[in-house]
Amino acid sequence: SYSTSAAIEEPLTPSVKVDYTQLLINGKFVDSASGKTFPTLDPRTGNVIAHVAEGDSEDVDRAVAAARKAFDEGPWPKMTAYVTTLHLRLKDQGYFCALLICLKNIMMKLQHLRLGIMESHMNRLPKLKYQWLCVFFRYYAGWADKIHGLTVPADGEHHVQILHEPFGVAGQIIPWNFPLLMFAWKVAPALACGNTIVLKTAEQTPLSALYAAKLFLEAGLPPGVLNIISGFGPTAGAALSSHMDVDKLAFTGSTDTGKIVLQLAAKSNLKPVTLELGGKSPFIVCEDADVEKAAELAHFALFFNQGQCCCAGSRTFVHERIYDQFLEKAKALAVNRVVGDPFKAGIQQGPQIDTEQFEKILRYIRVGVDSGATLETGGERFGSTGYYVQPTVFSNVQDDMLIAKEEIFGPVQSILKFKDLGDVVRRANTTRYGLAAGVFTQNIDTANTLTRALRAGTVWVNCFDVFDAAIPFGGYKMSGQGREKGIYGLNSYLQVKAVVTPLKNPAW
Ligand code: TXE
Repeated sequence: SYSTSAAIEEPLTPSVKVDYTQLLINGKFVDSASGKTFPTLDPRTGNVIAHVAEGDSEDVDRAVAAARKAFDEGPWPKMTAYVTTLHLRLKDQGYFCALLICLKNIMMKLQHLRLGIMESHMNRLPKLKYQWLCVFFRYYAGWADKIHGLTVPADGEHHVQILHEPFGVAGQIIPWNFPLLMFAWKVAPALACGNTIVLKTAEQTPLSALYAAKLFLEAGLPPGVLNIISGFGPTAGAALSSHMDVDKLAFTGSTDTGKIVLQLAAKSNLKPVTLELGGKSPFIVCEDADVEKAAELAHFALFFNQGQCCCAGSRTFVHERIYDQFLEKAKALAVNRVVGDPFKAGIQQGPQIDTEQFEKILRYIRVGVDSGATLETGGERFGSTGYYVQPTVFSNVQDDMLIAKEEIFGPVQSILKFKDLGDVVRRANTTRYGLAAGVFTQNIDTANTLTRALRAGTVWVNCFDVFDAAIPFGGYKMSGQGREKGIYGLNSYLQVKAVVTPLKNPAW
């Protein structure tokens, strides 16, 4: 039976005032050109939190024009990144300092940013999320005055400089699973390099980016540098992806939509695109593992954020010798997971984001049962209100079952048995995805063998979901293109220009 200690029938409604629901274009909150709005819903109940301006191509045009002007005419990319004192006004200091000031303001104000918690319905870790956001801006603010080019000793009597310059207008499209974090991952490196931005939020979670962007304006970010469009993918998202005046595109979302976005970019102006897409990450528990700890980590790797993580450890491979013992622990952890209103203390799992995701997960659970996997626990809706799903564990999962191949994006753990390392490497890599992998072992040789053999952008050994602003993140195969975070994330927002000058004046 499930712990129902935290009733979900009467959600705690924190005193949230929704301040900003319009589009942010050229430093001002404005209605959409069509005047249309769409509702944003509370996933605990399905009730409307607010009606938000619905941006479409005309609004994207306006936002891109503002970003273009802010880039071409300045002041943003023309500001120096060098800063002598934090007490000067922004216009004297450049974007390095702007980011620092923003960071300070965000730190102060985010304590009151309840919207972030509400949208992310993230339950017991809201404070951590704020820190993640701040850490990103601090990290990239630190880079802003350290971006510089090279000189190259080329053949001949020439002085060759390689300049690193901002791209121009960056279009950014983010998903709903970590609204504020995705905002930070996209906005911080783009601004630090001197780009201007048009960011489209996910239709499920439009509010927190508007609030955070307002803090940037208060901190002195010039108008037009950061524009926020709320709206839907096939309209506003497609308009941004295919815009002729957007110089670079960054997208996080599903692999299917990533393909569409890449095509739109190619068919319009061939803007370079970075993609951070879906995954089906293996979590490998080796023969020598401490079973209790391995089960706890595997549980966290899958159930964190209601399973709504692109890098979720959604294929738990367990060595046959410890399989039964592991299964018992994994099942107990799921049974005891506390589900309920994320605003209440002690809750470990909140609702899924919306009715589509909720139904998709329940559909996959039915498919799992029909295909012959053993449903150990869960499998149903939790409660009768909102989008809650019982923590679910399948054992006896086979590689060719849909639940082992496709991204469920929910609290559904699939446990598979393996015999030896060769077997598990081959099976772990037999996927179109390659975002992340987890390895649990006490044997250094096993760890080394697996980390080299696994085809994934991140391999966590005896840990999982360890994120740091300095650690690059991105996918092999159909999990994406390019990297975010760290210096790799910075590079994707920089153009490279070679400047060649004769050492002596040529004889004209
Ligand atoms: O994703 P979409 P959805 C996976 C996860 C989930 C599935 C579907 O498996 O169940 O995707 O979720 C915008 N042109 N991930 O439908 O469609 C959209 O408005 C331009 C993994 O939410 O990819 C939103 O802002 N943009 C993922 C963003 O794309 C378009 C996180 C993501 O939506 C568009 C989220 C279009 N034609 C879901 N269509 C991860 N990698 O973490 C949609 N969008």
